[in-house]
Amino acid sequence: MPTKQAVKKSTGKSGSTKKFEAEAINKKLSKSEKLKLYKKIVAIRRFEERSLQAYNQGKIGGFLHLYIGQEAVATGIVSLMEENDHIITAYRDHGHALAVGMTMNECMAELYGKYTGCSKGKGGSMHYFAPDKRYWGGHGIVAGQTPLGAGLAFALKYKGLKGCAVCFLGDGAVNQGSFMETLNLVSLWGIPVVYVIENNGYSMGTSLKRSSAEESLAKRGEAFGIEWSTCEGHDIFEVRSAANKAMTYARDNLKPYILEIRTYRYRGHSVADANHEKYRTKEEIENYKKNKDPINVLKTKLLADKTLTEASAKEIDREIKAEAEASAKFAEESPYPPKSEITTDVYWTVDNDSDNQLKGTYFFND
Ligand SMILES: Cc1ncc(C[n+]2csc(CCOP(=O)(O)OP(=O)(O)O)c2C)c(N)n1
Ligand SMILES: [Mg+2]
Repeated sequence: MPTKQAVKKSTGKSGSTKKFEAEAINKKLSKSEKLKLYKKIVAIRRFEERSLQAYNQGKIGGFLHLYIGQEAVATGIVSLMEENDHIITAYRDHGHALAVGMTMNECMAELYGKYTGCSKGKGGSMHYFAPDKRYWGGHGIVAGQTPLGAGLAFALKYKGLKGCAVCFLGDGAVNQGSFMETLNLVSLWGIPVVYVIENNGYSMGTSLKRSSAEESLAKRGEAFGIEWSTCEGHDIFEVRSAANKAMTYARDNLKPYILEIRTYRYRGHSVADANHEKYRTKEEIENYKKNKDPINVLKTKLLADKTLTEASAKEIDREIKAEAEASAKFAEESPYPPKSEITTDVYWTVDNDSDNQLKGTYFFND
């Protein structure tokens, strides 16, 4: 079982470059693969900046929880997914969606409530889904996705498929009873689920210090006999290195794992949280942006190893901004869902007769 030392061992220091690039899982990346990671991180940032603009123009209603600052976490982990792996997350879900390959068009249209959106305009920001990419949302109830993540992983074991489910949750979700109940079961039953705690230091306006008795959240796994580790989330190579160990462990041993990733969100809890400089200082935000910005950290490394040049980075940024702009136009010009959509796809499985219904095995193929 990991001890306090394990926290230190697995924790990378910011600026301690090279170390993570040298690990096999990162060293094997070709230049084009590294470029792909860079483009993905930039795409998440630019997509969200454009969505914020649309929100401020009154084009988007409801919630909008931005992932800006945390991009390296979803991008790094999704880049490690194998053919049977699944992911699921909470409401701060745009980064994960773009990382699995959902298009800006279907994501932006969903924010606009349009029929061309990934959930036909009926889900909005918190309910992005792409089952074909093994991405199971997008959930608004804090920690509600944690038993569902266990279910995804249970299905893998039940079907005899080698893989894992990665379930993302926030530092606030760790204190929900449903998460602790789930930890007990996944350990007891040997379920290959990896819980990735995206610890951005705040649950809405409440800092970690004010909400959690122990600073190490992953360490709680010890109470259930679950392996755990921690790492920093601004350097995609560090994320990939830590997540690769966690996911490999879950797949190989049919056991759960908890990985706590320390990260930061630049914006308020949601765009409605206009006072986010009341519960944290401007300096704290600026300090992270200056020293740990996930785009800058990766860009510096890719400039150094000549994967990027200043000119190519500029061109990538220009292209991606244009793609985000085009997605806003696409969303604007798309139709709203017809009224008949109100009652479709709501409880699809239970509304559609099947053999599985008779057998009481709704969610399993056979
Ligand atoms: C069960 C439940 N309680 C309260 C809320 C209101 N709520 C929405 S987000 C949130 C904070 C969660 O913070 P965290 O888990 O750290 O995720 P982050 O927003 O930082 O990504 C709360 C309390 C909710 N959605 N569900
Ligand atoms: Mg949080």
